[in-house]
Amino acid sequence: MTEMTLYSMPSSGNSYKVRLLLALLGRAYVHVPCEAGSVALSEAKAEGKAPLGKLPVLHLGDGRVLNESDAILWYLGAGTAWVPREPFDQARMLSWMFFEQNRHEPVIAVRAALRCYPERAHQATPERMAALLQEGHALLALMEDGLAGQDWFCGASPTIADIALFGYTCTAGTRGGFDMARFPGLQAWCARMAALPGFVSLEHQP
Ligand SMILES: N[C@@H](CCC(=O)N[C@@H](CS)C(=O)NCC(=O)O)C(=O)O
Repeated sequence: MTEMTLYSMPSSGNSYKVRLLLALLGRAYVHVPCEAGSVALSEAKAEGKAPLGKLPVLHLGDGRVLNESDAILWYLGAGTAWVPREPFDQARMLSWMFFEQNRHEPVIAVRAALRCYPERAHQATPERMAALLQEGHALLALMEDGLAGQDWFCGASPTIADIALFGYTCTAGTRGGFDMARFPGLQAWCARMAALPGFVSLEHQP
């Protein structure tokens, strides 16, 4: 049987999304950790393991390769309870996933990166950090509204949109410096995510 190999960055929310879904699905795979700035990352790129130059990348074991965290979530989730069957529900799920990539990640993840990665510290000007803080709180408020009256972003059960959004929201307070106390709905949702059978944290490395 072909074995999947995941090239992922241990500290990255984008990579964490894929590790989390694989754990929740109980799927076996080989993990190749490539931390930012590491020799392993340079080697993976030099060997052509990351065709678009970014991680995560999933090698299916039969020669096929998938880039982009949310596309990988779609592939792994297809045919499972993590992807709804109705086109409208699928589209609603995708709309949250596009929101995550286009709006959430460039603010929530970037502010966390500017605070946590020493090599990015010089980009963390007070003006930029303040603007990201304000913008991030507005985005988190949209998410809080999206959860009103429901446990998960697409209704009664979790989908890969919840995983995509969780990747960086779970550390928005600790790493990003956002005030999560303003968002009790999001905090309760994070707790529901952490209670899912098979859940693993960002820090867990396979
Ligand atoms: N949209 C991509 C973003 C991937 C991405 O930016 N990955 C970063 C880590 S979060 C990376 O590989 N950085 C290494 C580099 O740029 O050398 C996804 O969701 O997979």
